[in-house]
Amino acid sequence: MRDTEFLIQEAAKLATAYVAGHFDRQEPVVRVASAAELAERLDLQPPRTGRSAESLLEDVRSTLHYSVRTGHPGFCNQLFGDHDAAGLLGEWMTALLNTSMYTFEVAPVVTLMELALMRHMCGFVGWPEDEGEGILSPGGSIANLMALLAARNRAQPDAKERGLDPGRRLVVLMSAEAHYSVERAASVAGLGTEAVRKVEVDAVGRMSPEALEAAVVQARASGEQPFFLCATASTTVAGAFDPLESLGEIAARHGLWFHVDAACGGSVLLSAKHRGLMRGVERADSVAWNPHKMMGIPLTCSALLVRERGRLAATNAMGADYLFHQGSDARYDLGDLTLQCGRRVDALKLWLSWRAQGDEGHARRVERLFTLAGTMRDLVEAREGFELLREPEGCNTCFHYLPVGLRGMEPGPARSRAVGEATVAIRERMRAAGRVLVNYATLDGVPAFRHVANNHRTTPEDLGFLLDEIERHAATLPAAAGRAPVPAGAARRSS
Ligand code: ABU
Repeated sequence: MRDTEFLIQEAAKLATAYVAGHFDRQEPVVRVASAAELAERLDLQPPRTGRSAESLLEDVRSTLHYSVRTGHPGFCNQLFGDHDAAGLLGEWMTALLNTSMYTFEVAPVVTLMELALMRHMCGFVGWPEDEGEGILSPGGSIANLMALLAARNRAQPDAKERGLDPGRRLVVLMSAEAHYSVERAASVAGLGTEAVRKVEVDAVGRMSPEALEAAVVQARASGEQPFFLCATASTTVAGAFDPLESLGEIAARHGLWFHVDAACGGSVLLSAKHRGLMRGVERADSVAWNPHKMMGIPLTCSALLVRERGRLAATNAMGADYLFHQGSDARYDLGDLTLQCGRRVDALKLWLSWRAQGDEGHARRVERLFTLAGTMRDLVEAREGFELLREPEGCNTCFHYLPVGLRGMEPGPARSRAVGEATVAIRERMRAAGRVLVNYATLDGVPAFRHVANNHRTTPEDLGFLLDEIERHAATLPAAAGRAPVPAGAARRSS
């Protein structure tokens, strides 16, 4: 007990100091070290003889020292980021509770919290009060998989017991820029990745309803059974929102399960100003929505919401009576609604954060991210040498930087190749310097910077600093890639 008390108190001091670093622009986002260097510097071997509490705290210090500071405004590498104090509290209390979310009897309070959250989120989707249920899952990929399994079992009602009907090939439709987890779900569900039809997108990255209609008709004509339409809101790289109203109408007309992968963008539903991006979402049969993205909840926190009550249990329940007993509160057991048996408590951190922020606070956070994304877009457009690649709809900004030596090149494959190589090289230099961490992704066949406005504490100065860093590192590229002048003040915050 003395060790527990000591560790909790010391951990609170360590955590307080660590979080303070998220607010300190002099603090690096990451102290980059290779795997070999880390293995050299850290004592990673589980020991034969146990270590003291002081030694454990040293281990924690070095873990924090070499880890990526995802709550820092310089971390714009992923769709998640930020720091939410109430969420952090919930995460700690989750470990303290050390329970599993399958039955009400071992997780009474947090089960009711999860139910309340799911109802609340279904309300934002816009389903009537007597429709909709949901379950927290370990990430958007699993939420998408669970949606696909529910849809598969609706399309082929014997599938749960007898497997897939070999005479009727099930077909999935998604956009060419949808998340890879949908293809993986098709593979896991026994459909095969070739069952997935990738529908073309427009200049912004939104699925084309006309191309979708054609793909459904063609699949039918080939004797296949299209059954699952996955719309994306918003796409992982470009941040585009598929036109849900039109896609939902097509899904209804063809009897498709309409799933909206809103892992990234679902939180726009909280904002009266931006929820129009998801107009038509109320037509969905299911929605994946990750509060660990725009809402800043600690990872992982991902909801799968399904319109038809009972569909999740019909898909997943196995009648395990050793665990699920009859009783007055058995109807609150959530374990039959999911693929998992043991399941983390992800509800408490979301619930506490929602208590702390309210709908309004979370809406303000979302709106702040949109404002930052708009600023980023404008900065990219205004600065010499930068090229905005897609008109952003959400919080992602995709762009190129052309080192001076490439600016005179005619558009074409050679220029694209050189710009793509420069993007990867500049980004790698920035990563090694550790002041900011921004990702790149292939867009229209060429690597491009993908900036994500994921932290509501980021300032326009932080965004300007990121662009300064790109220019500064571009200037260090070999002459063949073109040298850009080192801009004044670019050394600010550099190590
Ligand atoms: N759903 C995973 C998204 C990964 C990323 O941050 O790009």
